[in-house]
Parts: sequence; structure tokens; C-alpha cells
Amino acid sequence: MSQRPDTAEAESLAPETLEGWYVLHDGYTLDWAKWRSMPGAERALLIDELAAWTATAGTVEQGQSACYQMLGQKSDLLWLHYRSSPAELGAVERGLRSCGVFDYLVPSFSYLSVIEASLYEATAIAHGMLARKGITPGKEGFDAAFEAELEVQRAALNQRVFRDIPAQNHICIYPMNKRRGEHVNWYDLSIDERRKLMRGHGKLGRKYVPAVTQVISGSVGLDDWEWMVDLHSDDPLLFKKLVYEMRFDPASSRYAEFGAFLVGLKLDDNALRQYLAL
Ligand code: 76R
Repeated sequence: MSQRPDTAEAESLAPETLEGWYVLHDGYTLDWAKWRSMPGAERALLIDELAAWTATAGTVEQGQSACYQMLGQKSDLLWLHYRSSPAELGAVERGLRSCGVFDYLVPSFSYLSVIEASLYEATAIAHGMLARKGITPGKEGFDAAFEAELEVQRAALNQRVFRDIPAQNHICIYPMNKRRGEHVNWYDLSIDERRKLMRGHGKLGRKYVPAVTQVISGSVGLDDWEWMVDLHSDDPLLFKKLVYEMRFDPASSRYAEFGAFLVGLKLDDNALRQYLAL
């Protein structure tokens, strides 16, 4: 792999990115003993209150929310929120705290990020479109035509980054970094090298579309890792198959580092009520 020469032009080396919804993953375990020691009628009131709050949070004008039952002991319940600003996420956090059930929830996991599309390909696509029309870099009008073409790409990507929470009923989430190690360092590669790797990555990933929906949110400067990976599917086996196949792809085999994996099931209003009535 060619490493880029020492240069101070870091600004132009970062791919342009397009951002959409801010995302909060908000996970809790339930203190079952304390919860069940409460009389049934009181519990029912708190369940109604929480279900009503979850439903309202899911139908806000700007963004969306969904609730998942997480498998294993790392978390019991996870709320996923898409909102237009951190302030909006703050409001939704306060909303949950105002529910009576909150006194029985023990925080287990939270993650702040923003849905992101990197424009590695958009730039290459724009170059290709213009080249086919004979408009090449250096020619008169190239800069304006290039900007206009990029705008078209951005508009298409906008729908990706301001998307709805996928309807699929299983979720798999994990944070990841691109390696900055002694021997291999993603951030030292040239932008062309990274584009090439991302192209291979995208090609592999698209084999799983639409059975798996991938939502990548960036979290550099927002939380502990560089990205949060959310995969949604009706077939949870595809999480294993996709993540395993990707392990062999150089964008992951050489450069990816992962945090903890969590898998859960989407809860509709009825299922959330049943879960809390256990
Ligand atoms: O349509 C396109 O061309 C989008 C191409 C694409 C990008 C730019 C893409 C496609 N991904 C992109 C960016 Mn992805 N992705 C992961 C993981 O487990 C692992 O090994 C890694 C975790 C999975 C499973 C996955 C799946 N992707 C990214 C980025 C940002 C990198 C950057 O900007 O430098 C990360 C961290 C990342 C990680 N990817 C796809 C998938 C799937 C299934 C696809 C095809 C789906 C689609 O195009 O919508």
C-alpha cells in the first residue's frame, strides 16, 4: 500500500462528508426485582406512561425514535433516536427521565453520533460524468460544472442521511475505528487508496441490500469511537454472514477495529407493554 508522502495538506485529504440526523443510542437494564416489587396497578400506570412517551417520540415532526429489546445481559431496552440537533436529543433524553419507569432503569449504554455519507465516490462519479461530456480538469468551465455535478450527488445522498429508522425487526449495533497503528494507518493512506478500498467495501456490502440496511453515523469528536455501525434486517443470521464476509475485505481486515456488538428486536407498542408486564 502506498503511504502518502509527508504533507501538511491535511485539509484536502479528509473526504468531504455529508451529515444528516443526529443519533442517540440510549440503552438501559431494568432493575427487575425493584420493578416487580411494585403493585400491579401502579406498574400498569407506568407502562402506559412509558408506552405513550415512546409512541410520541416516534412520531415527532423532525426525526424518529424506536425501541428495541436487547438480547443478553449488556442491555434490556434500547431507544434509538434520530433528531435534527443535539438540543433535540437533549429534549428526548429529558422526556424519558420524566417517565416514572426511569427510576427503575439502570443506564447501560449510550452513544452520540450523526448519520454520515462520505463523498469518496461522489467526487469520482462527478469527474467521470464530466469526462464523458469532454469536460476535463483544467478546461474552461470545469470548476462550475464540477460543483453542479457534485450538487446532484449531494441531493441523492441527502435522502440517505435524512432517512427513516429502517422498519426491519432486528438491529445489530457496534462502534468502530479505522486503525491508526504503527504498521498500517488508514489516515496516512492517500485519498485515492482510501477511495479504492471503500469502493471494494461498498461492492461487497451491496450484495446484502435490501436484506440488510446499513446506517453509518460518524462520531469523531462526539463519542469514544469514530463511527457507529447500525445494521437492520429481518434475518439476524445475515448480521453474522455480512460482518464475517467483511472481515476478509481489506477495508476491514487491515483497518477496522471494533467495540462491543449488541443485537436486539424491535418492539412495537404491544410488545413493549408485554415486556414490561413480565
Ligand atoms: O452506496 C454506496 O456506494 C455506499 C458505499 C458505502 C460507504 C461509503 C458503504 C456501503 N459503506 C460506506 C462507508 Mn459501509 N459498513 C461498515 C461496516 O463490520 C465491518 O467490517 C465494518 C462495519 C459494515 C458491516 C458496513 C456495511 N462503512 C462506511 C464507513 C465510513 C468510512 C469512511 O467514510 O471512511 C464505515 C465505518 C463503514 C462500515 N457498507 C456499505 C455496508 C453495507 C451493507 C453497504 C452496502 C449498503 C449500501 O450501500 O447502502
